[in-house]
Amino acid sequence: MSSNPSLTLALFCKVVDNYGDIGICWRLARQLWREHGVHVSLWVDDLASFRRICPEVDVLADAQTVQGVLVRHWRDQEGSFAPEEVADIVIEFFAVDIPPAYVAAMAQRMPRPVWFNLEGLSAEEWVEGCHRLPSMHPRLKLTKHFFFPGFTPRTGGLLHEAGLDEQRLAFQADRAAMAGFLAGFGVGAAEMDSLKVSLFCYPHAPVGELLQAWSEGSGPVTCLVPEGVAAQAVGAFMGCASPGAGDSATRGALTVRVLPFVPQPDYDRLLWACDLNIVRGEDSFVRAQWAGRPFVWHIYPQDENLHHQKLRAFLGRYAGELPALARFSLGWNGALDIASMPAAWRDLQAELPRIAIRAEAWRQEVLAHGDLTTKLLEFARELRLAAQNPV
Ligand code: TRH
Repeated sequence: MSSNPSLTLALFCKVVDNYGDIGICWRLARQLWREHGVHVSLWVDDLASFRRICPEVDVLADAQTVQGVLVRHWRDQEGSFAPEEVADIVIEFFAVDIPPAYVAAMAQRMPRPVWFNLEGLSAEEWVEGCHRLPSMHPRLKLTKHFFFPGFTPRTGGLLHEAGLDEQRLAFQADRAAMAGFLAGFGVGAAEMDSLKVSLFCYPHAPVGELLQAWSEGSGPVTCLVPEGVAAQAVGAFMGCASPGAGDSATRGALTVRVLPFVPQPDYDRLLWACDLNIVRGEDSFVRAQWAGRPFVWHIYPQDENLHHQKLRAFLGRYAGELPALARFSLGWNGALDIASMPAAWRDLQAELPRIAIRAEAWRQEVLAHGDLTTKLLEFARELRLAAQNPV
């Protein structure tokens, strides 16, 4: 584990919305410590959101060690920092503003830290041109570098822990383990034989239409949806205003079960156990790719439908040979009018075996470029060496 025994790293995370920001930062922090022996301080402003994906977090603690990571409650932009308190590597996630006193201490520290802005994931081509670009501080003697996750060799790759595939394959090969796991959510033996779909999306997805298509379809479907997700459509299906964890209803061919929000590792297991995963944002989208199962992506919405461009860029790489998946995905995201949801669903379902083959090939293709954490540390090492030996 300890390939970097004394390396320190500070990761600054602001929870802008939902769980993706802290979800990604927490994965990165954990992996840096577990697999690379880096001493990580994770500064996060919203411990309550953090606690939902990692129940060990104490929401009242200013500083706590969780699974080897020092978690600091980032309360405000105040505070004073000495140069000795600055880490070897400093990461701002999604261009957050690091406290000014910390930045000032970075400029005084010798050697100066490596400073990264870890950006959001996109399959667009411009990402390759911006990955690793430097940006000089306007006043201080500091340079920040952009680090872009991505799907191609000339990007920073994706977060992927060592041993993940082995764990997943063992789980997926063990039907009893999967049945036992899903039984915890009330899924019975008969539902194990149905098409199991996990559903995680934003409120504007056409969930009502899809639930109707499933309930009127010919084959049995079990839909597992976390509490609070698509609450209106799920409530309408169940005939109650605010469905809670543990609630379920069956109509026609469809059973819907409302799940509690589970810790991150269990969410992975849920993806591994389902036959189709509807995911959203960034982190669940990536985890669905590692599950090796078909998935549909509900992308985080942006102004002026910028997200449609990002969605098309991804589908261009992933779904070139999968017309039903491409059409369904565009429709699910409002980028195409799905004239008939039952027909779109029938087409998608018929394509599922081919999508499953693509899912496996894609996983291998993307992983061949290396994982994000390793690439990030390699880049940091390069920058540290260059600083020691200026040309
Ligand atoms: O929660 P999100 O909508 O987060 C979003 C995106 O990251 C988006 O790109 C970003 O700009 C925005 O936040 C601010 O979706 P995402 O990215 O899938 O993150 C969800 C996290 O929650 C992920 O780490 C998985 C985790 N999770 C659990 O741990 N348990 C659960 O039961 C569920 C449903 C999710």
